[in-house]
Parts: sequence; C-alpha cells; structure tokens
Amino acid sequence: MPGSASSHPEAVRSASRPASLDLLEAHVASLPPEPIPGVPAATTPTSGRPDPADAQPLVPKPDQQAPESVSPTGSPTGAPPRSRAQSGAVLTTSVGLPLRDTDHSLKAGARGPSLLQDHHLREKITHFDHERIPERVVHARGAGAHGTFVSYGSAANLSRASFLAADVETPVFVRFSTVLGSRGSADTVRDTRGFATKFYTDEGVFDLVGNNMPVFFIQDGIKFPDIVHAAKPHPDREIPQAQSAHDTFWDFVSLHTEATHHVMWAMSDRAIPRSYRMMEGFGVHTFRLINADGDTALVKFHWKPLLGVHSLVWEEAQMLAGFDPDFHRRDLADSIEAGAFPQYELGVQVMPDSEDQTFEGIDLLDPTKIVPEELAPVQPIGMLTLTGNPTNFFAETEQIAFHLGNLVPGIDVTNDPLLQARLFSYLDTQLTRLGGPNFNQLPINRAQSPVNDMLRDGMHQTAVHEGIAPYQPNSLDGGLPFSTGTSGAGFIEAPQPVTGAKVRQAPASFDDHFSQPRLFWLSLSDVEKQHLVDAFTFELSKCYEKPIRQRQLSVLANVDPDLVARVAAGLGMPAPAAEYEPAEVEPSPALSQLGQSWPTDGRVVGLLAGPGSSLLDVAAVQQALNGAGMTCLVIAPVGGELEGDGVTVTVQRSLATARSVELDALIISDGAAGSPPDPRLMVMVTELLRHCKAIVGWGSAADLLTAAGCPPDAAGVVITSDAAEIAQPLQHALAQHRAWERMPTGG
Ligand code: HDE
Repeated sequence: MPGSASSHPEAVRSASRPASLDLLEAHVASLPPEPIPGVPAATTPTSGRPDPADAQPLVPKPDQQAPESVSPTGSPTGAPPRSRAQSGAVLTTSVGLPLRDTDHSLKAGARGPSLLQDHHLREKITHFDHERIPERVVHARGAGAHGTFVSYGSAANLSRASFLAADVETPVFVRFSTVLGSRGSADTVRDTRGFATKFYTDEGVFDLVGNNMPVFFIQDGIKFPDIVHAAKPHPDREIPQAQSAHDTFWDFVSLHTEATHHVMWAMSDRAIPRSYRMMEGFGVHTFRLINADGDTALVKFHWKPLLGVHSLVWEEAQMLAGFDPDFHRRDLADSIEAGAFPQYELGVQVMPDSEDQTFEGIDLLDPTKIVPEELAPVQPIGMLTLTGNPTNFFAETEQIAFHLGNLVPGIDVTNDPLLQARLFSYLDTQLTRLGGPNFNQLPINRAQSPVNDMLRDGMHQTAVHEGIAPYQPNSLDGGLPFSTGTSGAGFIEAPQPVTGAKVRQAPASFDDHFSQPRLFWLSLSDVEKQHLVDAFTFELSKCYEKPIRQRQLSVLANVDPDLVARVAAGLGMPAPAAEYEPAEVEPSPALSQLGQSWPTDGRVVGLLAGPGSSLLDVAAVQQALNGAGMTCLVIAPVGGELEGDGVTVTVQRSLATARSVELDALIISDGAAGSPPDPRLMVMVTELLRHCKAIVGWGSAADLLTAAGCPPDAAGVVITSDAAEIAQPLQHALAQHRAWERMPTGG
C-alpha cells in the first residue's frame, strides 16, 4: 500500500534493547499494517504510460460510497451503485460512439483552421464550457460523507417518525460547510459551520439543516439578505474573502444588536473547529414533535461528537489557510479512509408545548436564544456514524439539496420567524442552483421510499411517468395516486391555533439582546475568554472606520465590563459605559469545551526520524499509533525511504513539506535531530509549543527541545528514556486536546 510503513520482525536486535520494546513489537507484529490515508486511487499507477492492451476495469476506492440505486421515483433498482459510473475501456462520445483520436481537432490540413463539422471538438468544448453551476449563495464551501443513523428508540414516545423507532437504521448524507466563503475558499477561516443531514427514511426524506452554533444573527428571515450582504466581501473590491473582519460586517452587527449572541459564538473558539469530527451541531430553531397519540412537545436538536468539541488556535487557523486550505475536507476524508469513522449522538432538549411557547422565561421562538442544558438536559435519541467518502464530489456534495420542508410524520415546524423564511428559501434557491425543478431526481437527493408526486415535466426530467391523469381527482388512472386522508399514514401539520392581526412586528420578548451573550461569556474558562477577547480585538482592528469600532465597543459594554475593557485596551480605545444594567445570569458549564478528556481516534501525530534514529523503534511506534486509531506521519530531512536495522520506513513528510499546523502532536525519536538541529525543526517545535500541543520523545529528543528554548517541565512535554514508553503519555496529552496551561490568559 503506498505510503505505508513496513517492519521486519526478524530484524537483528541490539543486545541493549529494553524488554518493554520487545513487548510493544510483539503487539505491533499482531496488528495489520495500517495504511496512511490520502491514497489517491485504488490502484498504484506505473511510472510509464498505460498500455491499452493491459486495460483493466476501474477499481473503486474502498473508503467511498455512492447514493443508493433507486429510480427517480424511489424504487430500488437492484443495480449496484457503480452501474451509474462510466466503466468501459474505450473512449466514446456522450452517446457512445467510439473515438479514434481526442488529441487533435479536425482541420483543413495539419496547419489549417479547424472545421465546424468537428462534432467531437464541439461536444467536448461545449460540455466543458458548461461544467460549472452557480455556487450556493451561502455555505458554498463544503465537504460531505455518507453514513448511517441508528435510532435508540428513546424518542419514540415523543415522535411517531418511523426512523426514530428503536434500532431503525437510516442511511444519511451529511454536508459540513463554512458560510461566507466561495467554493474555493479556505476551510479554517473564522466562521459558523453548517451541519446539514439528509435522512433517507422509509417515510420520505427528512433534512436537519443545522449549524455548529446554537443561535443565529437574526430573529426574522427577512433580515437574512442584510446580514449576508454585510458579511460577504465588500461589493466594490470583492474583499475580504471568507471572513467577518471588515467594516460592513461590524457596521451591521453593531447596529443590529440582536446579532450579539451569535457574534459572541463567532468570536469564540467554536468558529475555528479543529475538525468537522469535533464539532457540535444544532438545529437552532425549536421544532415540534408529535407522537402516535397526537401529543406534541417542543424540542431543540443537538449533535454531540464522540471525540469532543475541539478547536484550532487562531494563529494555527491562519497558517492552515495557506498551508492547507483543504484542512477540514482532507481531515474528514482521511479519517473515514483510515477507518476512524466520525460519530455524533443525536439528542433533544424537550420542552412542554405550552401556549406561550416559552420555557423558564426563554422564548422558544427566538433563534437568538439557547435553552441551557442545565435547565433541559440533552436526551440522546440515536447515533450517526459517517462511514463513506463520496465517490464524486460534484454529483453528491455539490448537488445535494437540503430543504427545511423535507419533514416526516411526527416532526413539524414552529412559528419561529427565521424558520418560516427558510421554508421558502431552500426550495427556491435550488431552482437556480440546480437548473430547474427536478433536482430531487438527482441520485443524491432521491428518496428511498415511493415517490408519487404528480409533479410533471420540467428541465432534466429523468422519470418516465406512465398514465395520463396527473391530477386529482381523476378516474382515468384509476384515481391514482390517493392521498392518505385520515388513515394516519400521512404527514399532518400539528393543528396549532393561529390568531392575530396582520403586523410587521416582533414579540416584546425578542428585545432582550444581551442577557444570553453575557451568559455565554460567563460560562467560558479563562483560556476561552482570552480567545474571545483576542478575536474581537483582531476583527475590530481590521475595521477601517473608528466609529464602527466605537459602536461595537458600546455593544460589548452591555454584555460585560471585563470583556469590553479588555477589547478596548487591545484597540487602544477607551471602554464605553454600559447602557443597560448587566443581566443576572446563571453560567452554563455545558457551554465550555475544555476540562475533560476524549478519544484520540484519527489524531495526526508527526514522528520525527533521521539518519541517527533506530528505525526499529520508529517503525514500532508508528505501527502502534496507527493501530491505536491515530495517523502517524513519519517526518525526515528528505523524502523517500529510511533503511536500516533491517527495516524500511516510508517517509510521509520531508522537512520541505512538513508544518506543525498539520499535527496534533509531535514525537521526536532518539537521534532524529542533527547537531545543530535543522532550523526548520526549531520552527516546528516553537510553533507546537506556542499552540499548546503535546511533544513527546525519547533519548536525545531533549536536546532539540533545549535548543528550541522549551522549558524541560513545560506542560504536555514528556521525554522518556526509550521508545516503548512514549505511547501512554502521548495518548494522555492528546486526550485533553492541548496543554492549555501553556497559553497565557489575561483573565
Ligand atoms: Fe441557511 N441557506 N438560511 N441557515 N443554510 C442555505 O440553501 C437561509 C439558516 C444552513 O450544505 C441556502 O441550498 C435563509 C440558519 C446550512 O447544502 C439558502 C435563512 C441555519 C446550509 C439558505 C437561513 C442555516 C444553508 C443556500 C434565514 C442553521 C447549507 C444554498 C431565514 C440552523 C446546506 C442552499 C448545504 C444553506 C437560506 C438561516 C443553515 C439560500 C433565508 C438559521 C447548513 O437557501
């Protein structure tokens, strides 16, 4: 397997080897070799030009999945998903004509002009000219994965949805995204992340289109174009790309103070996740569940990642935007390829469906408010596991079309005015983006249950409908299809009473813009508070206009005096006084993401090796870590292979390609760093130290740390006497994500 390391247990052993290394090695020998993810294709190419005489059928990559093979009307076809892919050895036109030559256009003589008659040239260029479709107006940059949702059945008393019954397995596709950037923008920018899930249930498609933050900037969907226009690049120069650190964003949010709660989240570590695998997801709005007896409850949906919620540090996020703009996309695909399947537990906070739709004084229709988990615990209802990478990005991740109106019996919407506008927008936007009304017939959007919709014709119709009476009532098609009527099988909107005068108005409870931002601030640890202060300071420093900075400081003054004092100090401006008395709030410890320990699956660890290292040790450590579910990349001065001790170790990163930001931790093997150490190693170590990442090593590793100015007793830094002892301290340090003790706080 390309990129994998191999060891030879028969290798000659040195007499001074500790017994513990023998044990480790015995363990390693029992493990299957773990490939390093990132393999581009299922077969390794030859270095020469492929010969048509040796043509073999394309082999699919084992980490990939494709949408189920169902017809445009939801019937299982029985065909393997691969039957939709091109698979032959002979190049043809789009209608199957075998082609002799695709390298030369048809010309009047070798030096003459091209002929209009060249149908192959015209088809090839014309199709190419139309390969692009409009990107999403928001959430353009995304990454997707296939998976399965298994329900625990614990929500069966709340909702009659069939996919929430005990042990039901439902195929899903998830698309994660950033909001602001274009399709080609960097992954690690400061932004809210989308977390959208399509459940292909046996009662139709259910879409849960959420974010990694539980609140939103606006309380009414009519303001969505305003916030998005303000946050997108300035319309004159079209800069800056994929970020909120500019005048128009802060101009809007400082005037529109209902955005303050979301702004607090956006300036927090939640806006720079370490990985899509390490983010929470939130449905944001309150939804209404309806059970088989017709009883209703109000709920908020939560996704809880099993790996914990972890973030990058800001400098790391900025460096990654240049070093690897695809960092999150790559991380998701690599983890799935490596078998470290991302998992998230779905949970609901359950609130009574009271007449005023408030809970403990919190208006459940206001999407700028959370319900603290301490007041309404998140009750687990099922587990999502992402098991397959898309086979084709465009066909799946790009063409997937989510819609809040994709509901199933037992799940209904509420009157949240933000949600109401979304019910209109998602269907509408796909018409332009996907070029017509039949986008639900695209393979990734097809229901996996029967579709009998009486919608007919339109661009790109792929169903071949039978019958002559696509209308109701009819007798010519025998009356088909019938609505379920009162049989109980169909979707029923919860019969909520609606009264009121026609007004353009928000309820008075929506006027509280500062109590929950304050709750958020007071719930954070000192490190998290410092990051929030730093983010506000950074973003507001990027605003050209002083009045906008001043105005936003006035907003922060209404949140907390300490917060505004620290941000104002960073901006070199006076801290304004609060306009309102700070609200009395009870902090919610669930909002902090620090202070526990979590699994280390899929964590990326660099293993520094060099001509002076024992390759037996290096190979053993790499295999042990890969076997424990991490991805261990061997870093050496130059690429290729290291050979010695009877072992061959493949180098995954040379010092020309390795950067600290790619790693969660570094292991320095004995003898890896020369004397004096390569300056690039010194940079790597100082960055890892600054970013509070674990550094472990054995033997002479201590010399490199000393040369890089690392205090010997720094938190998260462990040097052992031999290789066999490093796995345990490494795992311990990684489980806490970072050694935050190393990060200065001003709190
Ligand atoms: Fe969206 N949003 N949104 N949004 N949204 C879109 O739909 C919109 C909102 C969210 O991976 C668009 O297909 C309006 C909240 C995600 O394909 C568009 C309003 C939340 C995605 C749209 C909101 C979201 C979108 C753009 C205010 C969190 C990506 C392309 C009423 C709960 C889905 C598209 C994917 C995408 C409109 C507010 C999440 C234009 C009008 C709140 C995760 O229809």
